[in-house]
Amino acid sequence: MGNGPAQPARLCLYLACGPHKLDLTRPRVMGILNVTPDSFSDGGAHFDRQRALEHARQMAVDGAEIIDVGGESTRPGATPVAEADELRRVLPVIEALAGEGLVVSCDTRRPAVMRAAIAAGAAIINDVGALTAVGAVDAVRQSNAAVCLVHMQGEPGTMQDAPRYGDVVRDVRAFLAERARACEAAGIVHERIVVDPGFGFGKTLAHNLELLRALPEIAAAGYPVLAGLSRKSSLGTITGRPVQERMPASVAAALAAISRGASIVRVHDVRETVDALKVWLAIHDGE
Ligand code: 7PJ
Repeated sequence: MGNGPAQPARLCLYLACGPHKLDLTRPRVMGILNVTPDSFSDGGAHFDRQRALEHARQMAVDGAEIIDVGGESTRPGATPVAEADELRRVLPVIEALAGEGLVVSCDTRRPAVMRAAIAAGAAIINDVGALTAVGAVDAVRQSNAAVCLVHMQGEPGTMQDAPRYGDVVRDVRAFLAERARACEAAGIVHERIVVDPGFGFGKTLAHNLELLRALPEIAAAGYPVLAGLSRKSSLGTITGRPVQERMPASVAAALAAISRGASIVRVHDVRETVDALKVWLAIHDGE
């Protein structure tokens, strides 16, 4: 990243996240756990929570190394939720799963939620705002949690209206480099930082494809790369499939991201993705 003389990038072979050291010499799968009311049936808060926990445990059994708990939908066009509601949704789930020894990340843009999530046991803060909110860097710095810095153009409500870039790869790389530098300057060490080009966050299909092709350049900066393409609308555009029929497309996209240097893929379909990665690894290891 950056345009200066090439410094050999220091590659991290593990991610320091809370009490855990996540080995990144192998690709890892992050399972998505949405605890928004629309993501599970409307059977009441307790029912939703039990279902969420069971789903998370199944994803762990299926091979997810990280469970990403989110209480605010950042999908294009989603309406924001109140902070109190976000906290009420995610904290009990984070506490329960972290208490079972799982590596839990919290998908949030709010510093207050970050602090509470870390106190409840979250080992990773996954922020589509890349810690740009006032107080967000501090919230992470004062802990030993890792952070995933995601690139987003605009705001979830309107980001897909007319995304535009001069050079999407250059812009995303520069942004991630700047945010990683800001984190390191604040005392969040390299080993605690993951970067993510933010597929679908203010990007057209063409932008997403360009970024996916350029993933090796993004990874060359030396921070582990996380890629989230699971069930996203670009895959719907390519295949013509509705969201509930995008599993095969998502598995293909996850494999493509891993082949281009991503260390972690964020997915809904853990079991299928893990199987695909096993095949990819068996081939790769023999080379
Ligand atoms: C991403 C995310 C992503 C990271 C969402 C969705 C939208 N976090 N949270 N990367 N996407 N790090 O899953 O469709 O791509 S929410």
